[in-house]
Amino acid sequence: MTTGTLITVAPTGAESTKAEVPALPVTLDELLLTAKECEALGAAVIHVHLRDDEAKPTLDQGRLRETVAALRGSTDLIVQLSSGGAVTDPEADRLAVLDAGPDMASCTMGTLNFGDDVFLNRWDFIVDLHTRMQERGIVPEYEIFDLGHLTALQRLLGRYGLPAGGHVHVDFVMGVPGGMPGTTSTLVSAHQALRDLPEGTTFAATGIGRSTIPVMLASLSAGGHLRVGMEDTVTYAKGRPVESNMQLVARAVGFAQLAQRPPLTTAEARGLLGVPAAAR
Ligand code: KMH
Ligand code: ZN
Repeated sequence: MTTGTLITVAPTGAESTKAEVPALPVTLDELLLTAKECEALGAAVIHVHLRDDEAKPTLDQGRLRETVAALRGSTDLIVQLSSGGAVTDPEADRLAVLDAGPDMASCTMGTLNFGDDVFLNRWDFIVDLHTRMQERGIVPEYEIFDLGHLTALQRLLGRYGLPAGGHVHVDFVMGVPGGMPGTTSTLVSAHQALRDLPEGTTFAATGIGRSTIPVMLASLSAGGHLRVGMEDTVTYAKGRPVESNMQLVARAVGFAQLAQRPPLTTAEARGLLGVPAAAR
């Protein structure tokens, strides 16, 4: 059954620098303003990476807790912390992200080359993330950078059971140099591979860089959801830098409406993903 569209905004990421991308939200104030405006436009989930006072990626526990509380205090967005961090982050710090008590956290389903770097996700680390999220009632979003990651997810669920909330939601992150390409045919293959996962598994997709539009259109037409934001895309069109995350969310909302799959409200998104209602 086709539903409305879950829109996730990933406003910051760990890869772009503030010097190269001045519109990137890196302070708490910038993040909160972005969150509120993106929620008003139609986003329901925020995928959060933090920066320190020098705008460098950080997994500082105090900042994570403060950010979760501030987002909850000023929006109804589902707060999804990145457990992926930056490619240089140690596993212990990435696991400790869960201590900040988000609604959701990302869980990348395998290791891959990540441009010139390696994004390391060992099997035992994935199992730790999955089982700790189960224990704490944190709903995972399984990040799928390559088709084999879906096979790893099938194995994970077969051995360790369903995630907190009982619903499986994956995000196809397409177009990373080293991962699957951001093309319609690859999205169709990934969508078809979902048949080996529990019935009702939902998917979102995001295309890095210039693959953002083809991936968005393919996902909508295949019944999928959308992730957009400056973590994944800093060029709006050829020669035009992205002005803000709101510009990307507004474009996604427009495409979703054209597809007659309007944005899900935050309450509808909580229902879809199995995230408990916000205690406010
Ligand atoms: N920054 C990437 C190395 C996630 O957030 O879970 C990993 C990433 C995935 O962005
Ligand atoms: Zn991320």
